[in-house]
Amino acid sequence: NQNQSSEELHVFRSKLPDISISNNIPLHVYLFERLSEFEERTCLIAGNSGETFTFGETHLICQKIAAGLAKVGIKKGDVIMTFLQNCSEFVFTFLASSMIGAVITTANPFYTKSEAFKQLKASNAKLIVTQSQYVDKFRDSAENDPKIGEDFSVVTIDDPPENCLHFSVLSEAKVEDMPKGVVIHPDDPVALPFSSGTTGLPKGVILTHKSLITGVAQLVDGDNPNFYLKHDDVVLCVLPLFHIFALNSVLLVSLRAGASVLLMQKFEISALLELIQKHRVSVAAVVPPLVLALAKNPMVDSFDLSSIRLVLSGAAPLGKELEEALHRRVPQAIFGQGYGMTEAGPVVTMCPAFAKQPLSTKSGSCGSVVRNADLKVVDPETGGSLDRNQPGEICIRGSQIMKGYLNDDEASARTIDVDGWLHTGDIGYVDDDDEIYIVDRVKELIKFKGFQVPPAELESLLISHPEIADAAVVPQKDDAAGEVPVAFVVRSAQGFELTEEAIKEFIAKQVVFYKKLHKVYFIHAIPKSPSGKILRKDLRAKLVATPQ
Ligand code: 4UW
Repeated sequence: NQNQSSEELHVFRSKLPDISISNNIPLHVYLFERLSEFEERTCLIAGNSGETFTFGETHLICQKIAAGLAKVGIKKGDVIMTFLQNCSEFVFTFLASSMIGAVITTANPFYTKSEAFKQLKASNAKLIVTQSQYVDKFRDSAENDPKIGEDFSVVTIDDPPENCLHFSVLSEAKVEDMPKGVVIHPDDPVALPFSSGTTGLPKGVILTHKSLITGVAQLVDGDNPNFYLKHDDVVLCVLPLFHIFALNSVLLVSLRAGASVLLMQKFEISALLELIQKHRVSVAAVVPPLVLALAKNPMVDSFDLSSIRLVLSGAAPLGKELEEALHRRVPQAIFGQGYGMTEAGPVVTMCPAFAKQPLSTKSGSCGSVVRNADLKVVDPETGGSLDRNQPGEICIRGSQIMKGYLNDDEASARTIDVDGWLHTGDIGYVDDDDEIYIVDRVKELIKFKGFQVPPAELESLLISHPEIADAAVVPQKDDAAGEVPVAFVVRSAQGFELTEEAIKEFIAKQVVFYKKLHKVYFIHAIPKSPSGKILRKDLRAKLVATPQ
């Protein structure tokens, strides 16, 4: 096509030079490549118990668990689900699974029974590693549900309930019994987090050994790493490891760089402050609601946070005022954002002020594109690439991006085009200094405190209600959460008495806390395009016009 070839393709690259990345080896081999240097150093600190594991111990435990997984019948390509809060067993299971060529699907332990079952079925997991308090979520309720002990096994890290195994079955296996001769290809999957992407229901995101190695290397490898971690760094892991931000940019990067990871089971402000002080946390990975808590809570002033040298925020937009408010409390720290997406493997842009030889950045920017990758900004109408300072859809290309969605070629093809560009569904622009700003989203996804809320999931629950004829869910701006899901509902003829409270309750009992509806607006018809697509923009505009 004459037109296309004469059109200039604007591709943005990192200011940091490309590096060579050893992404043709298995992930665990790459992560432990420098084990002999790090052996005696602290790898993991369990925040609640104070228990620590050196790199050497961590590696050994993982090998035993790899043998244990094989003993309970897990083979190459099988899927294991972690249904855990942050804990050392999560880390061990993830790495052990890599060692035998298995795949980890990470799930949120606060999921309801139906959410948990959906991911279990979609991923076809053979084994679940969880805590005893969550096991009931996997007891079958429907005729065709898979059954514990028959279709899959459950291992608990504490006292096992009926039909479940204790974690020691895995951890007390013998290293010598590790399966031999397992050949792992760089394009084999290693992780299967779930994400709704730009549209629809949550889907399994296939991340290969090559994608995750590339994603880690882009941050911490090379003579001048973009995200420079020192050996004596203590990296805070309070964000959930089931989400790609903490998994990649807290855990995996620290393992590779030889820094210690402080695991916190859940966010609780006083415990967090105490742990930061006690363990001299130097690197804090945060999301905007956590920044809000740290910036506003008066308790912060009674703790010594002088060890923090770096604060990385991401997963949702961070306001300038908020960033400045926290900066006043930890003035010695460098602040910056990263911008990522599960499907992108995951980092798209990273603050270059975190580099070993730091570059200056502006507040409000999400940093610059990671090295060894291409970024372009496309006009959502024409698909043509845009030059600097013109907002459009951000696209990213490189070996780090996902292989595709599990069992969904159509969604994969919609997201990754034939030239290898992953379309993020985010609207942003690149400024004159190569800094990237996210200004809007064209995709359906709603983010509550950085957590994914897929509207399609709530819509399908809503229309399953006999008194609801049609429904649409859109984000509404919220100071504390960033965005909250709100619904537009068309009542059916029999549903004239259906109330907002009844609808909220109907949803609340089926979903994890952050997917709860915050408001229901009754409407006569959902605005749709001729092809039947919900006109979300029109509904969002209605919200702006509606007084709260
Ligand atoms: N500003 C505005 C941001 C930002 C943002 C993300 O749940 P997912 O799929 O994935 C994430 C991953 C975040 C992440 C991973 C690794 C990393 O180093 C890092 O740096 C801090 C962040 O959130 O949701 C993806 C969607 O979340 C929004 C955006 O819409 C994106 O497509 N998002 N980061 N800094 N929005």
